[in-house]
Amino acid sequence: KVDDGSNRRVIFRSKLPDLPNIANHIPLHTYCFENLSRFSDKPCLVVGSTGATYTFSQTHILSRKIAVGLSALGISKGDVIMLLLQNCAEFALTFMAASMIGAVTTAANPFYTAGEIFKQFNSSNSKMIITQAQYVDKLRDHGEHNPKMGQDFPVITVDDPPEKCLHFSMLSRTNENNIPSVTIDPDDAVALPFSSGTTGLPKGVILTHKSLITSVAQQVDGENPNLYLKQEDVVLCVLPLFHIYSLNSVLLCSLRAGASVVLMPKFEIRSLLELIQRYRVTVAAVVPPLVLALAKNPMVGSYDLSSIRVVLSGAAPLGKELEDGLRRRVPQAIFGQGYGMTEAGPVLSMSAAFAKQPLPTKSGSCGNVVRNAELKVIDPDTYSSLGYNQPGEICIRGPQIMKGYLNDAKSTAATIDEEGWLHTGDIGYVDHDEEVFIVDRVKELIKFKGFQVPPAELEGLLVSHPCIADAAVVSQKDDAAGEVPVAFVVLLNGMELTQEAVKDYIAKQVVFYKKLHKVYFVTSIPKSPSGKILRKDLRDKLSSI
Ligand code: 4UW
Repeated sequence: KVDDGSNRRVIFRSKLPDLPNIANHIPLHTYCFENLSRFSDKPCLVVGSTGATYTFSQTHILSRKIAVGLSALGISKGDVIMLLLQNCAEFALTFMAASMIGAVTTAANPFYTAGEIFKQFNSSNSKMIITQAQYVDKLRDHGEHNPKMGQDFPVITVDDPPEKCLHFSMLSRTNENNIPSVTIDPDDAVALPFSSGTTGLPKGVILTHKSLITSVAQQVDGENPNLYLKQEDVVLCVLPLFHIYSLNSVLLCSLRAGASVVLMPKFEIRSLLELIQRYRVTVAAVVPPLVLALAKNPMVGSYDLSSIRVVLSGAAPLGKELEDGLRRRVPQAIFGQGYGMTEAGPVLSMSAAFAKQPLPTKSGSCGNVVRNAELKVIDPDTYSSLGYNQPGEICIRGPQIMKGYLNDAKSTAATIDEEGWLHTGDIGYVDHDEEVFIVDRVKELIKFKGFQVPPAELEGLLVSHPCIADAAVVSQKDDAAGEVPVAFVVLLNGMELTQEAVKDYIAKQVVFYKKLHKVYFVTSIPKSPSGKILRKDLRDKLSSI
C-alpha cells in the first residue's frame, strides 16, 4: 500500500514552526504535572454540579494515592483497568493514577449495553471496572462465558457501592508515599480507546506515553502554541472523557497548561448554559450537535456567554450555516475546528486561529496540520500523493500516532503502511493557505452526533438473527445527528419479519446511537468479487428511494 516513489511527493506541514523538542521520553503523568509548581493552588478539576474543586496539587496527590490503591488491589504495570463513568473528577484522577503505575486505561461509554461493555472488557483483558452504582446491574449475570463480577474482577463505584462492589475511597485512602516505583518506557501503552478505524469491529487503539505527550505538546507547548491555553482559562468538559477528543484536548491539554476544567456529566442545554455563566467558561470544546444547540436554542439568549473566548468544534463535519449561527451567538469568541481520529493520537489538524499569534482562517476549514507532523493527500487508487486543492485520502505521520491495534497486526498493517503513514479513510484537501478541508469519508464508519457507529458490528448482530441471511448497514444523512445508520436486509427463504421487529432486535443489544433508523428488505446485498459490501452502491440506492 505504499507510494512506489515514482510520483512527486507532496508533504504538508504546519504553518507554525516545529517545536525544537518534545518531552516525549518521560511518562505522561510526569509531563502533564511538569509545570505544577507554577499553578499548584489554582483550581484544576471543578465538578460543575456540586462546585467541588480540586487544586492542581490536590489533583496530583490524589492521583498518587489512587495509584497506591490500584496497586494494593493487584493492578501492576501493563494491566488494563476499565472506566465506565460519566465525566467526573474520579475519571481524571484514576486515569492519571493508572499512568503512574504503568497501567493502561480503557474507557467505555457507561450507556453501553452489557454486551457492548463485555466485548471491550474481554478484548482489552481488563482487570477491574470503576463505575457508578446505576450501571452495576449491567455487569451482573450477563452470560456464562463472561467473567463474574466480584469473583473474577473487582467493581468499584464512585458513589454508594451496591452488593459485591467496593467504594472508591478504598483506592484513595492510602499513603501517597507508598507509590511503587516502576520503569515506564515511552512506547508503553497508557490509554486504550476503542475504535473501528477504517473497517470492521471496534479494536483497542494503543496510545502510548509518547503518542499522547506528543499530541498534547503539538497543541499547547512552545512559544506559539497552536491551541493557546492560559492559566486563567476555564475549559468546559461536557464532551465525554471516554472519547479521545475530550480526554486529550480538554483534560490532558488543560493539565499541562494549568487551565481549570469544569466537568459536566452529560449534555443538557440548561445546565450547560448555567455552568458557562457561573464559572465564566473561556474555552468550549464542542461537537456539531452542541453547536446546533448553542446556535438555535432560544434559551441561549437568557444567559451570559460573554466569558467565552474560544469555541473548538470537531469529531464530525460542521455546516457553514451552523458555524455562522454560532458566531452570531458568541460574537466575541474565536471559532475554529480541529480534525481528529482516535488512531491518529488523535489530533491531525487544528485551527491556527487559536494560536498565541493567530493566523487568518477560512470558514469550513479544519485548521492546519499540527506541528512536528507530516500530512499528505493520496489518490485512493494509485496511492500517489496529490498537491494543493486536490481531494484524496488524508494520511498522517509523526510520533503522535497509535502504536497499533491491540492483538490485531492485520488491521494495524492495513492502517499504518511500511513508511509509517496512517491512512485515515477521510477524503479531504489542503488549500494554498495550508488549511485542511474534509469533504467525504471512504471508510465504513458512521458518525451519529460524533459518536462512532461501526456498520460491521450491526451487520454481525443482524446476521445472528435466525431469519436473516445477509445484511449491510450504511449511513444516511440526517439534519440533527449528521448521519444515522440504516440497514439493508436479506431474509432467509420463506421467513417473514417486519421493519419494527428488526429495529427492536438491534435496539435491545446496542447503545442508543447505534439504533437502526430504517430497514429495507432486499433480495441481495451488492458485493465486489472479493466479497466486500459495495456500500457506495447502497448509499446511491438510498438517495433514490
Ligand atoms: N470534520 C469532519 C471534523 C472531524 C471529522 C473528526 O471518533 P474518532 O476516531 O475520533 C474523533 C476525534 C476528534 C477530535 C479529537 C481531538 C481534537 O482536538 C479534535 O478537535 C476538535 C477532534 O472524532 O472519529 C474519527 C473520524 O471522525 C471524523 C473523521 O471521519 C475522522 O476520521 N471527523 N473530526 N472536524 N469529520
